[in-house]
Amino acid sequence: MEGIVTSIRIGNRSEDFRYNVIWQGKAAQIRSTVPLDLYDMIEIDDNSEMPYINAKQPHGRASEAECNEIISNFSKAIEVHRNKPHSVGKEIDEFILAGKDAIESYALMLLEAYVSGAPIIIRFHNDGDGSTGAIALYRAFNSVRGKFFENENANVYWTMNKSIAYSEDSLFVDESIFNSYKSVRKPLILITDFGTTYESESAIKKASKRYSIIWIDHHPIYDGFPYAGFDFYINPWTLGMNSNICAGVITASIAEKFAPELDFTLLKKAALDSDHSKYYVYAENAHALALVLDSLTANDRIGYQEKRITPKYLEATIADPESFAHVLNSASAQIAESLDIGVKNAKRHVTKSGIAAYVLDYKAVADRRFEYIKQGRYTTKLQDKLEETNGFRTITIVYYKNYISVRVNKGISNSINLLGIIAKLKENTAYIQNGGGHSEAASIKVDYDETSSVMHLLLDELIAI
Ligand SMILES: [Mn+2]
Repeated sequence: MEGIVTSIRIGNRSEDFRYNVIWQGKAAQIRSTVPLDLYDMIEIDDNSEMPYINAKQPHGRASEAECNEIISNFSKAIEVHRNKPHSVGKEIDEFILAGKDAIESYALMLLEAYVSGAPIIIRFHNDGDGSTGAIALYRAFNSVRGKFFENENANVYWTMNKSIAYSEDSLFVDESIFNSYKSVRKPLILITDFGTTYESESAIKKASKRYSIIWIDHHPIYDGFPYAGFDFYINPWTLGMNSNICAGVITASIAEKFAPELDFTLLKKAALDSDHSKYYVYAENAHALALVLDSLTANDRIGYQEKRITPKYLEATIADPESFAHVLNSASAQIAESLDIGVKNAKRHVTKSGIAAYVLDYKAVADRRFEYIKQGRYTTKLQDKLEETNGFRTITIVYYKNYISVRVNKGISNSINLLGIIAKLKENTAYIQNGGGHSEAASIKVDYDETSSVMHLLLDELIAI
């Protein structure tokens, strides 16, 4: 069979080079003893062992049109456009319908980049929602590989993103990977569950000129965010919906477009659970999965081995009943114990209009050095816990070192104007380094010695409401 070289991973020595070769309905990553170039046509011996080692000179070059046709035959083979999504509720279905064109074109872009061996970098947020999307893509790629590849596809890179920005540093790292490739399709960056922040703007603009981008987010869009100029951006807010449509659900919906034989229902439910979506209907298995993924992604390295967190690792852990149970039990115990400390130690204040405002010095929890429990996520869980006894008229403030985390119930967030209060504090004191979030969850970074004084100023503002 005749194959076309569609990507080259450049190595230090010629024998380290890897060529992605495609022919009718098949792809492989091979080595070659003679140097090859993109679009070169080489003979693939059907009986050869993979990774096939080529020793013959190419016998011609394919045209771009011929190459494109072979690539698009892959997508035809798996009917990207036809399959219906596995439903996790009416509202989600409505979103998938509204975003249908984008979802299908992203699925096609991903599939074509994958089979043609273009380098792909997947950056996922470090929580349950972000990681469900990454796992869905990981499974979908594996399924495509099983159908079309004679051997591995080593051109997908996974990065768990601990910040909420796609920064210049992120672009620098991604670029250094892309620089060791030549490919007929552009290198592709996929971002899921983060990035809608001012700090991402310059890197995204630069990246979009050089690479393909698929950017999936569901965080609120701030004034002046230039999303209209990004045709690679999908966010329910731009379609008249909101954050209750989670990024993991959108990402899984893209993945199932090119791997229709896979069922991501449980992953989607776990994404909704993890992000407190109002479209989530409680299910024990989804809740357990969300908790386990949230716990596994809380730290960016694995134990003493200091390994990076990848979907492969997450998948292996959730697939093994013993590991799954271990993580689940440990996370549940840490939550129970830390919430117990919080409920006992939080000081209750009542605002002018009768809202309960709880304040916790996080030191009591931090001193226990829980592996999973971190201040931001903890504040959300404590707010949920306090709402159980107080109802929706509840605010939670947790402060420690130079951070203050605040949570406000959805039902009262409009009357609080949390971001307005933070902006006012910023104006009135010199101690706030930065602060932000949205009307129900925000954090403030303060000069180290002034945390308690800023916390009191914040409390005064809230008590006056
Ligand atoms: Mn999310």
